[in-house]
Amino acid sequence: MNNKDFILSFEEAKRQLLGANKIVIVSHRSPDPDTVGASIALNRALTKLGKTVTACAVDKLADFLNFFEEAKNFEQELPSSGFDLLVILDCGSIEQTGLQKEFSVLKAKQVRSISIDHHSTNSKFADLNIVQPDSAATCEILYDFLCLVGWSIDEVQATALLLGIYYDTGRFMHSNTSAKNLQIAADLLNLGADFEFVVKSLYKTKPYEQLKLWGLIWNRARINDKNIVVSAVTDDDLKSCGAKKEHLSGAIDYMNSIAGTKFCMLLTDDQTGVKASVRTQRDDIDLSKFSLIFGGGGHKKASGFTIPGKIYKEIEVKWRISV
Ligand SMILES: [Mn+2]
Repeated sequence: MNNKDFILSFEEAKRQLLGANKIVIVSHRSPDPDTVGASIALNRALTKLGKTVTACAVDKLADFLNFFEEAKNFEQELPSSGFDLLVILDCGSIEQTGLQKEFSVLKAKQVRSISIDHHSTNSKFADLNIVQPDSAATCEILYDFLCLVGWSIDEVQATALLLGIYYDTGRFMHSNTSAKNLQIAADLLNLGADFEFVVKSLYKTKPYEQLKLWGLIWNRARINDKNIVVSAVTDDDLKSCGAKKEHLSGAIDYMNSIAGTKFCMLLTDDQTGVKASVRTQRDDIDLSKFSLIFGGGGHKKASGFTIPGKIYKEIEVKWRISV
């Protein structure tokens, strides 16, 4: 989409949002701070306009997000009826919402949908698709949207948007960090964003169980003959550490810091099989294409996919007698 198309799609989204009364905002499975931050910012904008808003994510939100009133009211199921517009945030495909069945029913009932997203592999599944792969975060697109349509950003919205941008840029360390999103971050601070909360909750508060789990991941990491760092965590490992799924978040960035390797892969148990998350620091590797081969998607330097099966530990025992 070029700039003109963007402005047109923003205006079309504004028109549809203003025309609707009851709006449902959907975040992706394993909701991260970007999909939740964007939901909170849009939720507040629409509530201020007198709309009835329901926020929805199939999986539970991380506890720290309860800092936001809106996060406490997330539903884990779509309301069965009674709404006229669906907004899906930060989802490259409808599968990422975990609501594909419900979505096809709604499509048949001609409930309109808007998708706002930044994944380059976005499948354009909605009626109106605002997809900007150049943006580091959906929260970055949402900031542009709120500015363009002239809806004010309060302190809570500023904090929520900054949370998403800070998270998706890996605290402004990933390659998607740009002059533009640093400028947006500065603007959000001027609007009253609570930077201390963002930094503290994303990077300075780690439960003991999480560090135990990360220790297990490092301990198990191997560099294979293709120069790829691989580690795996099963649901049983989570249990043995007393950790939760959400505690995996961020671990892979440390795997990706091992010097001289091509990319890294973290395998975890998932409801539908084995989930693989991949990251690279290299410019000559496109991991979105790599993940697409296995039916997944994402960005050039960060992507993922799920394949059927289960992870099993293979213990290789070698004996040697030395004299
Ligand atoms: Mn995102």
